[in-house]
Formats: sequence, structure tokens, C-alpha cells
Amino acid sequence: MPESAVHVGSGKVRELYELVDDRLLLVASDRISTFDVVLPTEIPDKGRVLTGLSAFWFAHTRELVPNHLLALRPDGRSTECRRLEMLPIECVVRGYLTGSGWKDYRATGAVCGHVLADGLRDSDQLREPIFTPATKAEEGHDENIDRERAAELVGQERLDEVEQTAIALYTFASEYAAERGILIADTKFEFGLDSEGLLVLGDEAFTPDSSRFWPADEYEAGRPQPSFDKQFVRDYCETLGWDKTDPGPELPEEVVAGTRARYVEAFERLTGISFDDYLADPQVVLR
Ligand code: Q0N
Repeated sequence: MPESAVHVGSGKVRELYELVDDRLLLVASDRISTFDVVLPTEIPDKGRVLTGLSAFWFAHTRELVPNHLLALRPDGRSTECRRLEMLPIECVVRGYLTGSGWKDYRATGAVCGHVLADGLRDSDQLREPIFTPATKAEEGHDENIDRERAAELVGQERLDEVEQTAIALYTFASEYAAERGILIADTKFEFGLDSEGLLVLGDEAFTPDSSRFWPADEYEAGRPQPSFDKQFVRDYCETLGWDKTDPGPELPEEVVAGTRARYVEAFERLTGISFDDYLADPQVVLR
């Protein structure tokens, strides 16, 4: 990255830079967060796994909706993207009841205006996936909103299009992943508009950072599920008595190695491609 590159955005673990011609460079680091804190220890190749997975899904969903991916760089962790006018909502789809959805349901019986059946348990599968938008918080947690509030932010017609597109994406990927032993409990998309006002999928898609991945063979409703990728990290952190405020703990090498192996396993199961082949030539995920 040249010293002069203009930094246009940053997430906890990714950076966005300006390129020429309304292109952006999205770079995924090897940083990992748990309990909302970025840890001081990196997971080698995590950024490459997430970049490769996201590119794989973009290639496999381009018939459902156009996306911002223009090129995958040879380093395997950077992608060139079209610059979009991003919509001011987080587009979440839930197929299972957990996280803030479970919390809202327990308090009110509904999630983002979807009144759900009585008696649902933590991690229950929903009868059909639901679209549960949220506002983009500058700091702290995104706030779930109902469709009326979301329509005020993007317009009713655009919201209908976003909802239908997000559900179609989730339905496709969750069926694909379930056949490969991974449940996608929920997922978050960010959409934008191109210069002609067409809806385009941006950000990352169906990565373990933007979705909850659960191992299908350990799934059991009525309790929280182990995370496919981060469970070793969470379990280790729970042994420490850490108060879950910044700074987080260093991870020992066996936790790093086990976690890296889980990311690589998710990549290989979902793409059917060996991760070594991806490192040798990232373009393999686009074919
Ligand atoms: C953009 N964010 C949100 C990446 C994601 N294609 C785009 N065009 C214009 N803006 C954005 C994108 C994309 N993607 C998306 N911010 C700007 C979150 N960021 C945080 C940093 O990493």
C-alpha cells in the first residue's frame, strides 16, 4: 500500500482505501475479535480465508444480484471494488433465532416487527428466514429497526427490493452450506447503489465475520451453539476470567493453530477448493 493511499474507511479488522477511477481496495487483516474486542494476537491467513470465501460467494450469486467485486489481487487478501453509494442500513437475514434476535424475541415476542410463534427456544430454526434490518451505529452495537423505520431511511420500494434480494441470497447460501455441514444461522449484507441507481451487493458476503457459522453435526436447539470458527478462542477466553473489555488477552499457540485450522476447514468445506490451491492462485475461487 503506497504511503499516499487515501484511507476511506475502517472496520475492526478490515481497511478500505481509495484507488483511481472510483475503485476501492478492501484489505482483510488477520486480526480477530471476540466479545467485540480485537485481540492482540493474529490468526495467520484469516484475512485470506475471508477474502477467498467472500469472492467465492460473489461469483456464485452474481445471477441473483450484481456485486461490487472487480478483482481479487494475488495476495489473496485484497479485492478491488466498485465504489457505491451505500444504503444507510445493515441488511440482516436470520434463519435461526439467536443473538439480538433471541434477545428481542424474549423481551417482546417479535424481531424487527416480525411477530414470531410462541415458545421458541434459543437457536431454534425459524419457519422461514426473516429480514431484520438494523441501523449502522458509529460506535457500539447496531440497533434493530422495524421495516417502517427502514423504509424511512431508504424508501419503501428500495426496501422491498433489498428484502427480497437479501432473503434470496440467504436461502441460496444457507442451503449450499448446510449440504456441506455448516449452518448459517444469520448473516449481514451491505448494499449500495451504482452510478445508475442499480442495487449492488457490497462489503463481504457469507464470511464467518459477517455471519454466524455453526457446525451442523453439533446443532441442538434450546442452548447457545458453538461457533464454527471462534469457539476455541471464546472457550480459552472464558478460562481466564477476563472482563471482556479492551485490551483482550494474547492467545497461546495451540489456540491460534486450532482457530486457523477451523477457518481453513470452513473455506475448504464451502468452496470445495484446497486452501493451498487458493494461496497458489486466488483466482481459483472465481471459476
Ligand atoms: C463502504 N463500508 C462499510 C470495509 C467495509 N463498495 C463500496 N463503496 C463505497 N463504500 C463502501 C463500499 C464497500 N464495501 C462500505 N464503508 C464504506 C464497512 N466497511 C468497513 C471497512 O472495511
